[in-house]
Amino acid sequence: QTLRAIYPGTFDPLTNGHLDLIARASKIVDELVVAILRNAEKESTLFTVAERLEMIREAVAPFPNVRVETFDGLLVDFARMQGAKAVVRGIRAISDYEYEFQMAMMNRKLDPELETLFMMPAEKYTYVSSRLIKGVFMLNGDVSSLVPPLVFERLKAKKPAAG
Ligand code: COD
Repeated sequence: QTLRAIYPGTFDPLTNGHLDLIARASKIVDELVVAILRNAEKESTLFTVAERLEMIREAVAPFPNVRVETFDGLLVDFARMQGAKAVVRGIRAISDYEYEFQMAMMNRKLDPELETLFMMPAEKYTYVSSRLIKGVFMLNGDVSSLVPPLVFERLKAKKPAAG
């Protein structure tokens, strides 16, 4: 039986932490579906859904069992539609735990059959978040080693011209 899992998120933008998790998860599941939330609960995103879809598709091209989709509505409904038995989420630090725990329990309430699997990234990415990447980059900090090269190029294109 095929084990298909969903890795859902906002991915605004995809970081090396996300990619590290995708690489790890793709080794244990048969098929991994990276799912970008379309109606972002997070107010406004820097990248459009189309831009994120394109960037992530390019970044996961080396992984033959990973595909990228977008979704709307409840994650449990999308997972059921995809025939996925599990959701993969990343835990970086204790601070991630409360939010992730609540989401996992709510998703279990909504669909008792769907399991949430937690994975930890490489230590060097434990402090990396999309929010910090955007903040530091916009203030001219060097984030080139924390995001895939293609994301770094897209970030540069987003920056308002100086002066
Ligand atoms: N290392 C490892 N993991 C990381 C790193 C890193 N450096 N950075 C982020 N992660 C993990 C996050 O912990 C998360 O697990 C995942 O990667 C994605 O991160 P984000 O920030 O892009 O994703 P979120 O938290 O914005 O995603 C939220 C969802 C889209 C999953 C959620 O809002 C959702 O399911 N919405 C649909 C509506 C729904 O079903 N609601 C009820 C949920 S209970």
